Amino acid sequence: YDPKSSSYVDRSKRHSNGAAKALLEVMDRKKSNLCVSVDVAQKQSFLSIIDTVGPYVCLIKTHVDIIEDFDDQLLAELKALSERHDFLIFEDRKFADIGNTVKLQYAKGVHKIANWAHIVNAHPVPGPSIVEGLASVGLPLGRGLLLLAEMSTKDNLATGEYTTRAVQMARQRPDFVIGFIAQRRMETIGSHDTSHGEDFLILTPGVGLDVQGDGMGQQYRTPKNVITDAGCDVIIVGRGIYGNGDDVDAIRKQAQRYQAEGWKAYLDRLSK
Ligand code: 6AU
Repeated sequence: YDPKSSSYVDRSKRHSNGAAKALLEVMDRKKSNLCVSVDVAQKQSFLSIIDTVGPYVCLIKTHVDIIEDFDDQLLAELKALSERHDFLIFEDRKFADIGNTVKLQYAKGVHKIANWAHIVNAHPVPGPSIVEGLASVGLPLGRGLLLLAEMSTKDNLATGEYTTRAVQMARQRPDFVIGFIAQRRMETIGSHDTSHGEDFLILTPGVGLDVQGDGMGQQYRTPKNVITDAGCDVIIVGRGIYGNGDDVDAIRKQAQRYQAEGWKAYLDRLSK
């Protein structure tokens, strides 16, 4: 079994986690493997970008702690947009603490992330206890977790043995850990027998068509590099979509462009 040569819809049937299943199904339904990362500081701009790109994405990625005028109304509107445009929500919280602390950060505080984010991510650095802490909150709600097995930045430390250990952590909790933030497929890592039908979702940031970096360590690859060549599943695109100003038509065009490029790269992979 090789997830690279299987369709998103066939793969949805291999996942028992509700968030993983729902994401693969919406990708198939909307013909989109595009996740837009909305890293802006004003609520109005945040909601306007999401309303504009919503029809073209499978997933919206948030950093709610960036928003200066955050309130509960924003969450109600985000939820309404996710229902209207049919996408899932991924809060890019990058939890990185002991089990008890991440449990509180996930469920409580101003943001109450577990109430509205279908998917969150965590750094594996604390070891398996971080997954246990998050699962105690997220599993009963049908949520899914991604581990950061690799990063997109120049000279990052998430390589080699660290990446292998992250994959081993995920294998211990297949009910809750649905995949990775990574730059390539992870099933073959750690000499695991892939004939067991292991299937991880690989969501990949550091995607851009027009520039190669941002002058602050970010490194960009194209949808073809990421989906066709590296076999990843979802392209995460932020400034490539809204980085040239607030013009709604320009943002819509970029979202359509990345959706088309990402989907073509997926079809090319399947026909290989
Ligand atoms: O397309 P950009 O560069 O404007 O935005 C990339 C987004 C940012 C980062 O916080 C995030 O992707 N990201 C992550 C994630 C998703 O966890 C990991 C990583 O290695 N690199 C990265 O850029 O919101």
